[in-house]
Amino acid sequence: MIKVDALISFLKKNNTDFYTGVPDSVLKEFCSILKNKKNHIIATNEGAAISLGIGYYLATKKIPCVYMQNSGLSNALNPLISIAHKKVYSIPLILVIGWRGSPRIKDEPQHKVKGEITQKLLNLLNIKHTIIRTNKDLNKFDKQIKFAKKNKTIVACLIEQGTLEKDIKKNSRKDYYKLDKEAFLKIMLQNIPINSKIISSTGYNSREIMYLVNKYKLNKTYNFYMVGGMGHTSSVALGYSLFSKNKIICIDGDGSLLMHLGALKTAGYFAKNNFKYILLNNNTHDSVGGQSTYADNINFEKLSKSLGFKKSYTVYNHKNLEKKIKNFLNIKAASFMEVKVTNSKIKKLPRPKDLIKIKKEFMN
Ligand SMILES: Cc1ncc(C[n+]2csc(CCOP(=O)(O)OP(=O)(O)O)c2C)c(N)n1
Repeated sequence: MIKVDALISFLKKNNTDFYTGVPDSVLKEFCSILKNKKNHIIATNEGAAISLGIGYYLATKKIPCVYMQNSGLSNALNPLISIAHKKVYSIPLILVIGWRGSPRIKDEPQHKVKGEITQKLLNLLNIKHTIIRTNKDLNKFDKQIKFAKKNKTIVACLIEQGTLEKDIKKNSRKDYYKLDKEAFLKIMLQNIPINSKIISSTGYNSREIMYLVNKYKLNKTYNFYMVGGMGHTSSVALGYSLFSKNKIICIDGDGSLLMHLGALKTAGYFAKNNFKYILLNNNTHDSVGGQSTYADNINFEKLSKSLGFKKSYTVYNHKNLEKKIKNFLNIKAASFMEVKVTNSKIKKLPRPKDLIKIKKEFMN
């Protein structure tokens, strides 16, 4: 185990004073300390974070720190390979990567493949890296950073679940809104029209829906849980809706929506009457530590209308909630609803495990 403070002062000693990235549960403690730093930007996706780091280097000649979960490495690949790589513009970067699915640690099915190929991917990209498990590993990483600075290359460290010492005090999650998320989801699930299907985002949304479906013994075959592919919920739902007679209800999170915001334009333009998009906006990346998404000032009603949705709504309290939900689900138009909700209050959420069974049931 290592203390996050030790990691941060190590980076500081290497003259790093700009941090950007996308939050990750493995790096929760690291993200939590960064919250109070001046030169820190939470990016909407990992490619954008790499690009912010590239811009920082161009302006300052200093090496930035870009952090992410290893699943986000795929989002980062384009600017890493086509801009920052030694054979292109040769831009030095320090990557701090949360290593879900490390072969040494038991993890969820969706993390296995990426966990196994993470080091191979870094090797393919010629990115020298260190697995950080103890303070001693920082010495090796230090040498690699010095090399990266001198040769203007990219360097990375991999951090597994449980490596960073926990600090419970620093991990408080703030509620921005009052409408209880569970209460909304319960009413919504109890009112879905027959022949509807639900596609829900990664993060807590899918797990909460799974919990409520079990708790109230609702029909399980409605649901396709996006256990990965953050940001792609609306595209999967759109693809399904265009080739199905079923009504499709897409349940997305604000972090997920913002990760690939452009997808909403495609949905707004192409969706038919059977497409219902619900944004559960808690203004946080709740499931990975409660870091802000900065979504609270966005006027989603206007935005979604301008992107082509025929009907757009905002809901933020219990007033006429059931009526509003029924109306939204039954209206004959591609429609968008922003629901301003609390963070999740449910303890011990289940996780989708048997993914092939879930897929088969959904497709039947
Ligand atoms: C590409 C990618 N980057 C980062 C993550 C880590 N991650 C999992 S859930 C999540 C936050 C999702 O935020 P939101 O959609 O608002 O849902 P909430 O956490 O609030 O339930 C993040 C960053 C991921 N799974 N995939």
